[in-house]
Amino acid sequence: MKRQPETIILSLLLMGLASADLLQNPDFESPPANLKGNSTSSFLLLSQNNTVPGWTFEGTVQYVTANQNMSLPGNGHAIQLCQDGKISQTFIANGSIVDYVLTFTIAPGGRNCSDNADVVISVPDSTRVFSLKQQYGKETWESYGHYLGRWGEGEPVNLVFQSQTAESNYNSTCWPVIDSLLLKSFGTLPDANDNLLPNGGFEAGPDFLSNSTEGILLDENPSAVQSPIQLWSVLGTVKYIDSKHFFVPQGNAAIEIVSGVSAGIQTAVILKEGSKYNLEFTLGDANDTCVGDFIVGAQTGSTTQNFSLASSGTGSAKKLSVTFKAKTSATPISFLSYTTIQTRDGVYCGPVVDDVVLRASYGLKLEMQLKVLISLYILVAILQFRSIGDDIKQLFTI
Ligand SMILES: [Ca+2]
Repeated sequence: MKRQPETIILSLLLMGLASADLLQNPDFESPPANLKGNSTSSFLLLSQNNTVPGWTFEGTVQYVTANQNMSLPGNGHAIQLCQDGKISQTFIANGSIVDYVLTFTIAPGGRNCSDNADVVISVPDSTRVFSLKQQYGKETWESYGHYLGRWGEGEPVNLVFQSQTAESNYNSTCWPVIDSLLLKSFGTLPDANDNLLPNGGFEAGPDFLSNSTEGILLDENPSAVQSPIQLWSVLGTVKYIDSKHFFVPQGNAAIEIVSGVSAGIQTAVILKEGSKYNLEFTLGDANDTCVGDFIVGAQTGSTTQNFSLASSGTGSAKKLSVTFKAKTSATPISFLSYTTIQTRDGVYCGPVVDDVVLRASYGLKLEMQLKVLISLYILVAILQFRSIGDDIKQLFTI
């Protein structure tokens, strides 16, 4: 279907809009009616007469108030999904067809658990399970980015969170706490000047929590199209980092590859077979005390070239580039880490990749310019030949 100009303009306007107002009570700060201001208990069991505004629930669900035993990223209120616990809310998609990406936070619902139950997030046509990893940050809670789906104007989307555990002994299970939901919608990505890679600076991704120093974890995601980081697939686990709390080489966001060997990001572009291209990118460290020798493989098609950076963990960056010839038209471009590193605090960390720019190489530009010059020369020669021909004709006519 051909897009109307106004649709394109609208899409561009919609690109990366925060859609916080689509969800009611997304941070659970509006409490149930029966919450007493001076309540000493940090857990309040929800009932049919005592629900959280904006949300419906099933099973055992508790309203949580943060205290010294329960740390949360927001203003201190959240929801715990206990046995068979489920909460849901239907939002209405607004605007032309747009992609929706969710940021959310999971916290362990207790201490000394033999098992942290998982969180299952469902929307129409998609379900995904999230587990606490507890190795990629200093806090006990973790924020995640998740691609929800693509819906058109007026479509109702039922967003469901529920707990899940394989454990049969519920006494040793810690039920997950969820908090700080942010919904972001994306329209069409604008063309990035002469960069052949859209979103090469990773600016189009999940929304950041303004008060979180932890970044956002992105789990393995084989699809580049249905991805929280637009047009990049994720291998292993990476951390989406913001310039407010980390060192980011360009713009507001970058990718830190945190889960070690073979983790990274990948995209694919259609290139001219046999032509030369230049891939530029920035390799750095996030200023998160990640000390070590980073090795990153930059894959262009079937070729991989390794690059290294000695990181002192204080925020450094260097621009690198690789020139390659496209052997096939569909060309994968990826950045994979070859090292597994932890900070002194035991937090897994790694290299930062940002500002990826792919251009036709100078050689190709020169080749194209040369072709244009040759064509012009031939044209001039033809014109001159015709002109001589005319002169000869005129000579014989006389
Ligand atoms: Ca960036």
